[in-house]
Amino acid sequence: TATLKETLAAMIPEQQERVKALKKEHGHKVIQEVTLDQVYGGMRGIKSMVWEGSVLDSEEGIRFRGLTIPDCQAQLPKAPGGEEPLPEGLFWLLLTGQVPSEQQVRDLSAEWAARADLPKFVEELIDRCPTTLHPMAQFSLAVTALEHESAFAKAYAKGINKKEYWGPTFEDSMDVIAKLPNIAGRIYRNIYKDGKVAPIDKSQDYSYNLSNILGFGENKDFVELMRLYLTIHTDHEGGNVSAHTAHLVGSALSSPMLSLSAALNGLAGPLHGLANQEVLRWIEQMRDTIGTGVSDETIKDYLWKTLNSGRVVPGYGHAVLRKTDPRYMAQREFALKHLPEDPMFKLVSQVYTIAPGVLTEHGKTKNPYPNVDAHSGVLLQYYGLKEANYYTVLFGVSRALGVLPQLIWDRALGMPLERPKSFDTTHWEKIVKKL
Ligand code: FAM
Repeated sequence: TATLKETLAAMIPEQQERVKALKKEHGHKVIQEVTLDQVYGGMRGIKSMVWEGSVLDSEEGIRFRGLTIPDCQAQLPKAPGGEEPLPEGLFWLLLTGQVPSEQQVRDLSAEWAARADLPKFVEELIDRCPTTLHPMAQFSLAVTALEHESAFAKAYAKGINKKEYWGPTFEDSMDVIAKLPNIAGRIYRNIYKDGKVAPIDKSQDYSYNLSNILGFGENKDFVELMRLYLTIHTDHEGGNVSAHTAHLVGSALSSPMLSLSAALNGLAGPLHGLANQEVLRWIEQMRDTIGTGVSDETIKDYLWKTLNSGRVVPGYGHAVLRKTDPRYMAQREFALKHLPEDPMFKLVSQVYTIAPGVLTEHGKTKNPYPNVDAHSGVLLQYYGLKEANYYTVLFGVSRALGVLPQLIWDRALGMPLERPKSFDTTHWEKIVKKL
């Protein structure tokens, strides 16, 4: 069967022609008008990026190459005896638009396991971080340090032809993804455990190996959770902070390592990926303040207390979504299957029935429904991974599988340096007054 690189290589010329023809025929067409509100409003809704892996519909949620999360759960290959899709399969899908065969996914698991070792100096770098340095900062530091191994940077320095950029970008992406379980696991073991890191089992899949390094390899349900978690957190089209950052930094021909670590720094913000840490803390504080098995009224009061103190309700709202996030629903279904009686899950479920009403009454957010981060922490804590400030690292491992396929395509399609136009407010005043 064809390897991932062979499959991709065969697709590139056709896609290059497709884009060339599209630009030639329609390149001059006006797509939309942009308002000053959008300029001052975080560029919300401005259609200005190409992202092949996924498209986000405000009502329906994410589709990966046209497939919904339930489609992926049905169609992507599973581990032997497993029920959840393997993130290896989603990576293949994002990169090629094709559902891989079981053998292709097994081969990809083996390839990642074979590339998993870290350079000694990166291990030492992680080991020397104070345990008080946030895990996301350690994560980004370690990924930046992998730059030392970058095939792309080395090839560029030697004068590689532009047409060949995608090859070393692919190799770097495969390498960096393969090394993430060792980086993420090492950070976890250093900060919270005994610093001992289990070796990669070359006969196992990516999620098993990550779970095992963390210390949860024996727990089949946790491993299944990781497979689902790493699948659904990968990609959420191009404009979110982490995806956009990877693309922007990559457009300067920075290596996949530098592009990914920049993306991780964005993911580490509380309005983006760090929300999963904030949610668990918020739920725990709620439980400690009001207890479990409380009335809806008590939860309502607690939500108002959060809002009236000028804070956001973490895990609720979204820049694009206007309905409950299907990534939330996938995790909720996992919980209903595996931990229906867990008091923290019950609390999360109760909040889910009340928060949309409160947020609607509050009247600020455009989307009062939960996003992906409203649920992930409660699943992890159930299995004993209780260290909330670690959670965004797992999001970051998954996000690498989403943003790097696009970077490979950016290079294959020769996407240029990204460089939008800005003005100071004086200029904007002049521009809009003339309209
Ligand atoms: N609780 C309280 N207020 C909220 C809110 C929430 N959950 N979500 C939005 N708002 C407020 C928001 O702060 C803004 O207030 P101001 O007018 O005072 O600035 C107003 O509602 C309008 O915001 P919006 O247009 O609905 O949302 P944005 O597109 O500006 O922002 C989010 C989107 C995600 C940053 C925002 O909903 C939020 O802060 N949510 C809580 C944090 C969170 O869960 N982030 C994770 C998002 C997740 F999907 C991810 O990236 N991993």
